[in-house]
Amino acid sequence: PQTIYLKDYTPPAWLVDTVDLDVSIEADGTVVSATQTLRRNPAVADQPLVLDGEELETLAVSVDGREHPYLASATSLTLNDLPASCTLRTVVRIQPDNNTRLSGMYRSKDGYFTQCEAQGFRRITWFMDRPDVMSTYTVTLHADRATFPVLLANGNPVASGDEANGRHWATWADPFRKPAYLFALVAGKLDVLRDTFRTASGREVQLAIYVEPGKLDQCPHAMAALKKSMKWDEERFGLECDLDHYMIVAVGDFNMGAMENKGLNIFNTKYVLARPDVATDVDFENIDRVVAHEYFHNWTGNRVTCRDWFQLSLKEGLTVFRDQEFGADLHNRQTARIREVRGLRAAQFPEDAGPMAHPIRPESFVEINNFYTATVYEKGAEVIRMIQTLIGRDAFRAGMDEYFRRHDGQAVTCEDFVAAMAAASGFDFTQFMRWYRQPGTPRIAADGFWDADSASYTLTLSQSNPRASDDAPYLIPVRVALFAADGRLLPGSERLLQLSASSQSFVFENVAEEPVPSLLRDFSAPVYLDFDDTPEQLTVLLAHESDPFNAWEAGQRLATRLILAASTEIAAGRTPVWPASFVDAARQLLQSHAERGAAFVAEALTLPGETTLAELISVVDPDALHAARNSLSRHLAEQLENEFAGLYASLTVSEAYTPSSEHAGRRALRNLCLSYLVEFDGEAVRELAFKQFREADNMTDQFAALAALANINAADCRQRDSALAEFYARWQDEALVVDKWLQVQSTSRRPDTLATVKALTAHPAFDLGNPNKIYALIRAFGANLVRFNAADGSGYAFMAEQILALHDRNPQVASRLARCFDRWKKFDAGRQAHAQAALRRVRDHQGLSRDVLEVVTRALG
Ligand code: B3K
Ligand code: ZN
Repeated sequence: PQTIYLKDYTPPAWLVDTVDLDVSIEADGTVVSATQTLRRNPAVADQPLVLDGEELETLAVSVDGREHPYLASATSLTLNDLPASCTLRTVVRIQPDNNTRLSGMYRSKDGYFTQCEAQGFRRITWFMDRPDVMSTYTVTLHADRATFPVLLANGNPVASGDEANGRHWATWADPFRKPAYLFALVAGKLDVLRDTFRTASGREVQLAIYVEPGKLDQCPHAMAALKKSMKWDEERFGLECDLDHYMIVAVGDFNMGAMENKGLNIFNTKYVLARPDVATDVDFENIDRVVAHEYFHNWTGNRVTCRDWFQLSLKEGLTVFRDQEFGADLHNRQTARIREVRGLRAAQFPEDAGPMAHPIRPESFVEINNFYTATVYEKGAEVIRMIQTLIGRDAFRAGMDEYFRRHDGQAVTCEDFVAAMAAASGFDFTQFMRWYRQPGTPRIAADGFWDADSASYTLTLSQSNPRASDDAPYLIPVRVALFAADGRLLPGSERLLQLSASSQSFVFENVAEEPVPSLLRDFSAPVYLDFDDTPEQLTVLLAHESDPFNAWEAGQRLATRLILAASTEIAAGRTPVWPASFVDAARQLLQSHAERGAAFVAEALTLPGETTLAELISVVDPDALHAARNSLSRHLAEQLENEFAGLYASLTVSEAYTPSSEHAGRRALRNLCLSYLVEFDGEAVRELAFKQFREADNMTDQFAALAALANINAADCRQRDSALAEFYARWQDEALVVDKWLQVQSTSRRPDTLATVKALTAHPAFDLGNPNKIYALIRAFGANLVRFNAADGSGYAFMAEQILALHDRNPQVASRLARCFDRWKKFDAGRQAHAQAALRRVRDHQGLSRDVLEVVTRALG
């Protein structure tokens, strides 16, 4: 397959001013007539018109009303000898009922839906399917009225009516120029929740959420989230909704989370539907974030879009940063930041160290869909956050204003964004651009020296990034503060350092005692920090650091060292010993939940995950690592049994369920206590968990109890079996809850998990046509470090089979499964041999999809 390079970018030879689509949904397929008004791009030398297409049956082609010769291949349509401006009409038939890739137009249970980003529009009609071709669209849909009563497209409803044979039609016009990837249409039988929003300037926007019939009672949270996002974007960034109609449509079959099509967002049901008995606190918060994310794209992505797909982080990194900030303002800023970093370390750091590592702006790709990654999204958001950290919040806002002033209505590059920030702030970002160009997670090594005579403290920071193509230094914002041994913040010691050299020293004056340095506060840069802080210093920070992120981080560093050391002990056949100081620190945290917040304490007592820990080891023994982490959990459970039991009893939320951060925090801590208590696995705790499972009036508590039971290792556990059976029996008609049921089994630490997962692939609840089911059962299993990486290679062989079963049917989802192999080289020779064999089996498969081929080739390379 062909590799596409950023350096080869050239502007389009033709521009498309208007697109008129007539889409007729019929029994033997959907007929799409497209009329485009074209003109040569004056900035580019004359070239023939080359349009993209995929799986199109071409019925007619005409130019200015007359037949015109054309050259058609499977993926392109070429027209020569065109006048400088002309009207092109093409008629094609497509088969959305057979479209299993869920890219382009496809059938799902309640109707027809589309997904065009990145290159799905070419599966609907012949078009220059690239984001720098922006046009205004008018769309007319025709379909059977009884089966598809709802007909939607981007923009405003213009007219509608009935036609022969029980059919009807509707025309929509989108007044804003947009790239084809933001096109959408929906035809289906759907219920709708309506509302309105009055913008700051007084315009009324009609809001609508369309869902599967019968699900209206699961929409109000998403609607509230939409209105909060609209208000927040006005207040924080002065950005008003430009539309008269803003619609969200939820569909159960969707490759990813949601899509920001102009005025007609299409969402995975997972990020719309919620009711206290079916959705957890985390689900509610995710819905807030995703609804906001897609809404925020209306400015960052739609009004200003990407010149080419290499610039994806221009819209995604920025929009993730915006949804993070929204989430932090709406819920709990401290724990929001902690969770962002936890996610970054669990997914992005491994990606950046593995075969798919790429800069936030990649320089080449085979299949663009493989680059909707944690790097482009989450590391991209960290890069935007660093810009704000370096220039300050006000200058950042001024930079955003400048960006829209310069580029509204344009398709631009990451440089354009940074240039607007530079213009507004006067800051020189030349060196900073390295963050856009290099893959890999930089490391900062820190060394501190306190000089009693001069009462000064010298902090020396050195940076490196072995994955980068050269060793030029990054510009890295490093927030620091110094603390006294008794936990006092040393006055005047809070600083934002700009590390710009390979090694640099920073001097703090008037430091009368040996300080405890707190580095990278609020995680001011996405880097690894190597610093030999002592357990005593970390304990001081855990108890006293006023930056909640670094207080949490101190606890994580303590736990990390203990678990990694224990893992070595266990691998050598010895029993780990745990210091009393760690237990004491944990006890203090539990006792301080009222002052520090239950949500924070729950985060602080959640041990670092196995995937994150594995990145810190050169040859991973997953069994030893797993045993070490469990052993520390178990030790805490034993030592703090009274505390856990006491808090479990006292933290109940007696008020009616709301997903507020205060209540969610209490539930999180209480359920964490339960998960520690279950480490004992006696009849009493089994009963305790089972009672919670049965009596819970909300999914958060019910699911937490189920997860605790599902993790019990004993071969026979009556309560576990009953809970799993009852849960399925009760929720089998709620697809999203069934996903939870699958996932709680595929992520279980039980030794028989692979056998369970295999059996579940044959369960009626599982469906290879539904991405959510695959993610819940198969991909989640791939993230189960100890079970996926079983020494006998059984996990790898299973995954290879699943990839091959899926690659043709849905390459995008299959390719995501292939990413489970990213870290195969971190394990011992025996495991590597099994993984390599599995990867080769996939790679050598005849007719393997391009998406999967790119991932496995890089993995094997
Ligand atoms: N922009 C879409 C992602 C499209 C993925 C295409 N493979 C969702 C989002 O980031 O908002
Ligand atoms: Zn996005």
